[in-house]
Amino acid sequence: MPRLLAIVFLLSGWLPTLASAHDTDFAFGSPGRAAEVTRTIHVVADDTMRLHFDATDLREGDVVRFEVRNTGRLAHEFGIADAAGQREHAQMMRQMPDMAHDDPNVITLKPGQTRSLIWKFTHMRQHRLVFACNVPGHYEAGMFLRLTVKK
Ligand SMILES: [Cu+2]
Repeated sequence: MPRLLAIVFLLSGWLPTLASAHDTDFAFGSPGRAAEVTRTIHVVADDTMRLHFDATDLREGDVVRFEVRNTGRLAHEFGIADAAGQREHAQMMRQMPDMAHDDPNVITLKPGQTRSLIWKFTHMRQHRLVFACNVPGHYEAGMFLRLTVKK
């Protein structure tokens, strides 16, 4: 019983820490709300394993609605992170490929689906971003785009 209590104690202490680190502490901006959007960028994800952006001139201060359309027959992802964040997410996807993740910086798109992700490029500590699909094998096939946000 004491061991069980210790585990419960550990979990209750840990989970909020992990959750808050995930939700708010991004070096590359933060999730935004519809009312804050300053511009829209359209992205097409397809089975050629590319993310096609209709604009790539990001500036600090932009609040962007990324409207992402999956025109392929495979599921794809659209995630915003820095290089370290994408590596971390890729590793998680490999370990738990069927997990439905709800990270605020990643959306998953079924074939034919269009979804939006709003991101605030504010309070940035990291301006070098990587947009990527981390469905296993897709990043490796070139499904990413590196962009630097202008200060
Ligand atoms: Cu993909």
